[in-house]
Amino acid sequence: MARPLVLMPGPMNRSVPDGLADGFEVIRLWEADDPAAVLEERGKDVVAIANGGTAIDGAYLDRLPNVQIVASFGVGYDKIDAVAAAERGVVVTNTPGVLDDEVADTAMGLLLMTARELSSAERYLRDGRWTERPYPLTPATLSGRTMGILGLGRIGEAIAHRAAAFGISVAYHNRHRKDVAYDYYPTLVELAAASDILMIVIPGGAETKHLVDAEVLAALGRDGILINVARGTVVDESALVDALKSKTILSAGLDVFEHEPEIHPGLLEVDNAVLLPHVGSGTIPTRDAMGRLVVENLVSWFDHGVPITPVQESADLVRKDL
Ligand code: 8YV
Repeated sequence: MARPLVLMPGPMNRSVPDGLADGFEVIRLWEADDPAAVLEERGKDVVAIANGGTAIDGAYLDRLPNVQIVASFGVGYDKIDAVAAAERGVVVTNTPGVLDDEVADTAMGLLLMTARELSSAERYLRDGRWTERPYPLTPATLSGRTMGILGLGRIGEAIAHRAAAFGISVAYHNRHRKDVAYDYYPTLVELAAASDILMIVIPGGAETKHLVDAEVLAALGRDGILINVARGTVVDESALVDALKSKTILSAGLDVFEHEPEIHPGLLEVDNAVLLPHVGSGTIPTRDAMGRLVVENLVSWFDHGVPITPVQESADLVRKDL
């Protein structure tokens, strides 16, 4: 029997091609001299997409009339139009769960770096300035403060557990209140006003675009620290640059950016921002686990007709040709 043909639009963690090698045929599209010609010739035979970071919308899927599943690497799938996929009967899967602890660790590390100016302090030592005088005392301390979590999902809860160990109280804003012990705020502005630290863990996409705007930053206030480990699009970056320059907030720690890997020039100018190159889940074991889950979703779909971790928009889809 012919092996299912998988389209891989761009390079992925090695665990994906390794895991697909035996049971699947894979088109490595980014290596093709003429990708459009490859799609023209073989597009109708493609039954699955293994996707790293390529944007996939309805028009993309229409070039692959027999595609059944898009197995996406990462928990966030804002680059994939999952509604357009569902309308075409195409299942989308992501990789939730396996990266929660890693991203939560990064979030706490970034918070410490930002509040205690750790990267700036290290640069101070390396520049030989410690011999002149000690590094200045930092204004922010963490213990006893309140962290407002925007998006209390699995990663948000992992961050909340860590925050508790730091003596930080937790509050949150979601669209709906959850059955948890943390204080719930029905609006983001109210959450920001009640928080010393605003921790963004909400998914990206049109619905959350620029949710953190000038009004939210003003509510966070001049002792406030903004941390974003979710998607850059959630923050209005121009408003954030203004807030950092005018000291409307104290500082920001960002692992994600609206046009990454391009960085808003204003963010590079200010010294009260710590900027990381989207390393939230970036360890070899965690990225391997994410890749294995991509493969397991494809295997489960073609062997048993069910995905393991479908996204919400695909929850009702089942394989029709079994
Ligand atoms: C990865 C992420 O950096 O899972 C996500 O949504 O943002 C990160 O874990 C990304 O998926 C890598 O391509």
